[in-house]
Amino acid sequence: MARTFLLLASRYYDGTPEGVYTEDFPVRPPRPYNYTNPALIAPGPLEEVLEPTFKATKLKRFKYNTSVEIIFQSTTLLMSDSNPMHLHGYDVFLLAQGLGNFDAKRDVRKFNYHNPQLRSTVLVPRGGWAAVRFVTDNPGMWYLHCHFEFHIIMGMATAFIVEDGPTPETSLPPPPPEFKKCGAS
Ligand SMILES: [Cu+2]
Repeated sequence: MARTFLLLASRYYDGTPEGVYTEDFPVRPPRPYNYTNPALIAPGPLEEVLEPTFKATKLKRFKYNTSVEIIFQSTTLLMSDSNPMHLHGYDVFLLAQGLGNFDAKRDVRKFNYHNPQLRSTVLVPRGGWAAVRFVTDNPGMWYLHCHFEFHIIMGMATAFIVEDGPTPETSLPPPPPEFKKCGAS
């Protein structure tokens, strides 16, 4: 994510996202590949094809009270580390973690629906995946990011927009009058 979070929140509240962010964060990887291929660890032709990317600030919008499932998939590109992923505004249920590529047919059976841990931060294992769920019952704009600062700079971050619910209690109050505006002194 190329923009600062304050700028995003400010533009969201003002309803002027144009030129700052879009809401088309993909729901599936736009370029599927064998994410945990050991051959990607070393620089080489295979890795060179996948490494180039582009700068964008793509967010994801949800209606209030939506059940959301996220599969965090690690990659061996750039000799990836384990990634502690953290979503502001929510705790998430950790349904399962595993090594290799997530395979829905095989791995959904491992999901713990009985007594999953409620977590603030989820460690996505190096070369593996983690599956989480949460319900969008807290309206606003919420930062989703890796907790390694350098990874945020690399782009391992986005934000979720959660729309207001049907009542004042489930709606976001307007920003306070002293709320700093980007560009204002
Ligand atoms: Cu990370």
